[in-house]
Amino acid sequence: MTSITLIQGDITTQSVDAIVNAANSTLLGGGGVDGAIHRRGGPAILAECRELRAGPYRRGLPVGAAVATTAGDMDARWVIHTVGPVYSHDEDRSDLLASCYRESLRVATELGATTIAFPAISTGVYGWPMDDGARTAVETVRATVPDTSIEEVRFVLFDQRAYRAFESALG
Ligand code: AR6
Repeated sequence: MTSITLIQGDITTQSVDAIVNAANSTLLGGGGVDGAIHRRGGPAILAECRELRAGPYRRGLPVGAAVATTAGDMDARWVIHTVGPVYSHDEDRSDLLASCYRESLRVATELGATTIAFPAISTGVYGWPMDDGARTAVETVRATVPDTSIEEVRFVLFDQRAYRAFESALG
């Protein structure tokens, strides 16, 4: 049985095999969680991201996809970069948000990771409503983990509002 745990805090200080980054398609950094991960992990992460851009991801990482790099100076072994959808009032993009969680777990399993930490993807700069983002995250992870190598999924929520939304989604 995989355990799903919640903590309020900073994802960059987690001791897990893989930390998931809510990145953008350029893979070259940004604000929010992405900025924090690159700051804390140091230049090795950006160097690998640049190689990915020069090679297999010349056109950028598609929304809903995931790819791994080193975690640089952080405790984790890998950072799994995924690109959440920008929230839209006109179009339901939930499948793309779910895909971020599914693909990250798939990449983690390929790496042989057993512990993984997720932020609340798309709920910051990308504007996804927190309660809905939390439900999609929890439902998708619950449905996907039985097919993975993962023993612990840790949602790391930055503030109390996010923590409560995930608590309620977990039921
Ligand atoms: N640890 C855990 N959660 C965090 C941290 C942290 N250190 N910092 C912020 N959060 P966001 P997005 C929470 O904006 O919405 C970037 O510029 C934050 O409170 O980081 O997917 C990228 O480069 C929020 O709940 O990601 C992209 O351009 C959640 O993490 C764009 O933002 C996600 O917020 C991606 O936007």
